[in-house]
Amino acid sequence: MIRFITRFSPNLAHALFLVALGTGVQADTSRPNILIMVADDLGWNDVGFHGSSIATPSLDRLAQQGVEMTRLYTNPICTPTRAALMTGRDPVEMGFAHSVIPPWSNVGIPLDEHFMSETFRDNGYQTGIIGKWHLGHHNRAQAPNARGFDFFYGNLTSGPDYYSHQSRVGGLDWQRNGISIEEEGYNTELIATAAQQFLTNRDPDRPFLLYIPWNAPHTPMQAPARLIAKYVGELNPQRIIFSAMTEAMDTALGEILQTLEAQEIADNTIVLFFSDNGGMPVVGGRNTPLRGGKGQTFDGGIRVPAIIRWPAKLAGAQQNDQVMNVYDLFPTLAAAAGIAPGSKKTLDGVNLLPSIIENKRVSHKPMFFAADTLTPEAVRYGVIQWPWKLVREEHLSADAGSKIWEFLFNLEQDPQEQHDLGGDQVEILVELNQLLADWKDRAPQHELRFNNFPHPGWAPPTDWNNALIDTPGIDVSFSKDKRLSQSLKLRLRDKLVKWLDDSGT
Ligand SMILES: [Ca+2]
Repeated sequence: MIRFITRFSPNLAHALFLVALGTGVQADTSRPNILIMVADDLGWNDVGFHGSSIATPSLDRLAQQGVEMTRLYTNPICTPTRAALMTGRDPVEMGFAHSVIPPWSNVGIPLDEHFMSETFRDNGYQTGIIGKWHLGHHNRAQAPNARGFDFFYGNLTSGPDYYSHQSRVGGLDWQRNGISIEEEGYNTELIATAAQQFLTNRDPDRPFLLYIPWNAPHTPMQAPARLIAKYVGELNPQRIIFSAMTEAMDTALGEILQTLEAQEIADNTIVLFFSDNGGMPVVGGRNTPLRGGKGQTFDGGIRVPAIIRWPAKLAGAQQNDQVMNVYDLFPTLAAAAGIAPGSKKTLDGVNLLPSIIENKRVSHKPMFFAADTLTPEAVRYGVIQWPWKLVREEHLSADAGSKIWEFLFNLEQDPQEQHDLGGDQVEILVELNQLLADWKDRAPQHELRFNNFPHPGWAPPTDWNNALIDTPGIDVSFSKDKRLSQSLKLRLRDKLVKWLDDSGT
């Protein structure tokens, strides 16, 4: 305990001590530790166990030792996936179904949502997040230390520079527990070092929940030179750096798993790995043979590499084709730990642990997907009511008016989404469209839609951590978010395409 608390500020250490006293927590090593690692924009074909050209020996070994979950669905972009993971709920009712939180937005996940970190902390777990947050960077009440994480090391916004730790629009975005830090090093390697320290310095008498949302292999495209040199034979220059970034993440991940071994806790630690959305081909990601990628609702954007390993309870070298959503993970992990989610709101997710352990499929409620980030000319929707899938794209054109594209696929028979059955299965098409309409109605009036550019006069802070405002008790989820009009969106489209080409998002 002493080694553990010396890494916190006195206030946090005191708070932790009070929590321990208040809950009467006794030494408890029977409950599983939980280690969640989430890659950022890693595609289906970017892992060795899917035949990738990228070397990912640590992930391949993890897949061999664990269960590959072949039908885990996420959202097509960062923020909605992370919101669903943390809360066990579809992000639509929070107002976060369509968009990531751009740097110039001051919204965050509403304060009346309950996070998995709070449930685990309240049940005696040590909780830590090491890496990218992307669930609110304006209000301190929406930052990790206020949302159930005892320990936070990393960045609040998305896609910071891997070496300078500046956000992609400028301003330092690197901190430890609310204290800004300037340090040298490559983002992915710093995350691994911090995770190893968390594991070795933890209180061995209590279980832990450690959440590691890697920034890799998200833009900006930066990797150590020695790794870039390994992939120079790739024809696609973007793929060279993307591969090096992914291998760096795999190496770092392997080091963390080694630490579990060294600490002799691997057997009763649940390791969960997946990507937050599909790969982005324009920066080197690959989703083949799946169709589409990040920002789209074809499976390449939402069906991701995923592994769960738990040697104490799960036989290795298995594949599990249970249809599941990222929002199922919170109740599933809570069940594995023998605790109940502390959420007051109804979860969308369900406990799928029996299906994983027994490798037996159960039916899944309809799942919904949306994104307007990356594609201002179109809003993209998806509905899966297994085995049927609706892909609906609402395209906006200043010249030709709006167009709606619809596709209906049978995923069981056509996982690559090549055969549109909408013309033959009209009743199913109508049914899934009705489900989608009902789902859209669950969104709040002022839900977040993507703003491609900041409003005039906006500038990034010089330090994102120090710019957090303290408004305890006040939910600023949507109070000041400014939207661009649709006509302005269209006029800015060409500029956006160029910006995406230059930097990605
Ligand atoms: Ca992402």
